[in-house]
Amino acid sequence: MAKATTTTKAVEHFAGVPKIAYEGPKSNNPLAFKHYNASEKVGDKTMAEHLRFGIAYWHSFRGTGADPFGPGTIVRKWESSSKDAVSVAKVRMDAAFEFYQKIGAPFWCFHDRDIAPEGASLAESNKNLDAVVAHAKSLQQATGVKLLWGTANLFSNPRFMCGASTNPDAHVFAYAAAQVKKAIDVTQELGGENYVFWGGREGYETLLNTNLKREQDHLARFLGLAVDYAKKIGFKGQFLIEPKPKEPTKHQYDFDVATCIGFLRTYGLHKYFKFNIETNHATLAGHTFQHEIEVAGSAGMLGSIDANTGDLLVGWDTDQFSTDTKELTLAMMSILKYGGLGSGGFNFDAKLRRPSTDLADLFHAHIGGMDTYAQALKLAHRINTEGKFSNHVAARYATYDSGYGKDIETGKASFESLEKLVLGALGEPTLKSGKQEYLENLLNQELFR
Ligand code: XLS
Ligand code: NI
Ligand code: NI
Repeated sequence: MAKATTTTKAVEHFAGVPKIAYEGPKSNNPLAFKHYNASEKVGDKTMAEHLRFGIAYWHSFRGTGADPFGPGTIVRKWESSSKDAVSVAKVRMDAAFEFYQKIGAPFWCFHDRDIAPEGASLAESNKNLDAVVAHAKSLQQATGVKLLWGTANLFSNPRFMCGASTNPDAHVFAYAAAQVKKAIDVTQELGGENYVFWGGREGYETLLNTNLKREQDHLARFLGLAVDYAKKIGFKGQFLIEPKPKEPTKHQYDFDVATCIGFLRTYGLHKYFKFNIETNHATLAGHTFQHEIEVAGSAGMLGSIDANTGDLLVGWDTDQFSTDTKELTLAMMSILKYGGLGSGGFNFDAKLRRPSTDLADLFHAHIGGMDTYAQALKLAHRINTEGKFSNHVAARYATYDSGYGKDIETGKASFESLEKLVLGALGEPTLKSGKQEYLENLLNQELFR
């Protein structure tokens, strides 16, 4: 039984840590921002409006540092605040909201099972969830922190070992549907601005036991049912697909943005979804972060970002905090070009390294991530405004702006008309340099000038 009130508001979980302030690039204070100045304008919006930072509950408040070779190392006091799991969940949530306020993040994100313990039945799980969601709602009201997105964990429980909506057993499909229905309900209850579908175990290990066509049909049916349900209850949040090529399964159906666009269009679902792009998932798919942003942006489907990074030398989702100014500046150049993230934001889907066991490490990690994004935003805005790269790109395609080039783009040219031109006055094209090395040097100059 969940008790109604179990939290002690007076407890300061991050005692001694003040609200993190902006002190500028010259500050030596490790608990201060060097670049992220929430109210500072970059173009026509403030940094806070551009970046809409979110904190990932699962990593920052459920992560223990456990890995396949050993148990957790990160021990938090609030985890032993009570013997009752729902009561602990509420105190943990108090700590989380204290952190959101101190770090100055306007948003948070969660999976249903991150915030409330799973019960012995779906009914009991829903009851636990309701108790904690009521608590979250009051904390949101008290602090002004908002929900960027909610989602359902359809991958941890053993029942999902062969997938959720792509499970060969219709019973598991039904269970997943019931769970997502509830997750959309609570996301709506908390005013969530988006709802995320990451594939979890929607993929396969071997084709010896897999009907790939039926599994893809089932995944599409599942997403379609979610669209129907959202319409029915008037959920206004944006649905987001989060692609990932592998891990936990060998082959995931939502491999990358391009694969998902093809999938959504095949099943007529593309109008209802945008993308939540995760840096580490992009690189696992053999792409750059900026590539995935460009593919989504050019399709008008750029939704939100899961901000993290992998390790070039390690081939899995290490979910680290990024301090790579160059990579993030390139990403921000594309994001600004496509007009920003709309209802999305930058959610730190990133975790502390196993030996980072201090409470202060959680602040250092997020300060670094927020500062690097802020610096990247400033640089990208300046670079885009000065237009050195965009002018170069525009000039490179100038032959399509008029004459026969324009006819090609507007559908007025044919193979015959083009053949006539080449056999006549046009003749052989001259070679035009791509200028890659010049542009790479220019980028370095722009970053460090
Ligand atoms: C896992 C994903 C997950 C999603 C939410 O790799 O990044 O954390 O963001 O289910
Ligand atoms: Ni993610
Ligand atoms: Ni991930």
